[in-house]
Amino acid sequence: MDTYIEQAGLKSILQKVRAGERLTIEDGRSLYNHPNILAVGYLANIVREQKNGNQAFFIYNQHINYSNICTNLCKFCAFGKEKGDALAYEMSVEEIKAKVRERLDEPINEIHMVGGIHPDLPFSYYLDALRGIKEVRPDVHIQAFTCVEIHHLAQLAGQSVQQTLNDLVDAGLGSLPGGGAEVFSPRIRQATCERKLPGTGWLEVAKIAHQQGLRTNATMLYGHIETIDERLEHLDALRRTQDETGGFLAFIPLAFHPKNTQLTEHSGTTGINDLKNIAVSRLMLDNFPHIKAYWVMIGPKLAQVALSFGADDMDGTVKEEVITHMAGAETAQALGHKTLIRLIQEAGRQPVQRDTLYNILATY
Ligand code: V47
Repeated sequence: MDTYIEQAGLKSILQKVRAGERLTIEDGRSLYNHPNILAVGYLANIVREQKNGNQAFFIYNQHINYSNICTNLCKFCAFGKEKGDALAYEMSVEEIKAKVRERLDEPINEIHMVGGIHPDLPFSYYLDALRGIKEVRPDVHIQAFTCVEIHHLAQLAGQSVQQTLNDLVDAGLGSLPGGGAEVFSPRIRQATCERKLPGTGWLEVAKIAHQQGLRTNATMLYGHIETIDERLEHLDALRRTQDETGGFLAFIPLAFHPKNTQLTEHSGTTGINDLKNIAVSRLMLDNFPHIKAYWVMIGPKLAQVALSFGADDMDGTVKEEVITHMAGAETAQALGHKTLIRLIQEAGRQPVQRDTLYNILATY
């Protein structure tokens, strides 16, 4: 295999990967532009196995999108709606509790809860939502509110991000999901989501969360108008932040779905683009413990293949995913844990059921 990698012109990167040396932006550019996905995937698989051996993680989780009413109205998003729009909705705390109650017979470990930037829900709603979930399901880990939502909640409460996070943690918050990062480049934000918290603000909230001992994830929305260099700048900013704090758990590349968005002239991503993003992020983010292949966005079959191209986590059972499905995702709304186990086993990996913080709950 080494000869194959050398013939592909990737010998110096192979040597760095074997030695655990950091790759440069220039290396990242060569990898993104490389036509041989097998060679790039092979390199990513070395790092994947150095960090996680043969294990492939999944979680028993539930998604709750409490409201899609949003003042940001990003061009790539089909989920966010203006108040009054026919498709706009918002759940009461009682409705959120009912969603949790509906699935009490399932061994759910994590509730993933995000929404839009709502113009007038009070801060107390978010605290009550967390407390309500904990009332119904006391042991569940709540991974909720992106860095963008946290920044909004701090403004709403008229207090610091630190104090806001303290209040949310007291009410039941366990960690933050990785959404809202999009692509940090000011050019991309100006063109696609000008009202959203800038990339620097997103990173600042993540840092504050990490300093308070909260773990968070990070994402990158790729496959629209971003360039390869803008992707690499995004990865580099995450890598530098992780050097400072060590608080990120997983990176999740998110494949852009164009349907019902304001960017419908773009077609969806291809399998090779999806695998490249997983492989290059595994190689560049040498200080991130985990890379997720989010099956909702790339499909369970490609997510299975991605387990040999850098990814070590398939996310989870999910159920009732709304954000990607409003943008045309044709994947299922949920996967049973037996299906996840089978997908992982047939990929030649060991299925590991985890909790949010990657404590092992069961191996198969
Ligand atoms: O923040 C919006 C993105 C994110 C579209 O942390 C879109 O473990 C594709 O962040 N096509 C929400 N993506 C999802 C998310 C997530 C999912 C799973 C696990 C975790 C985690 C995080 O989806 C949004 C935005 O970046 N998004 N519109 C679209 N049309």
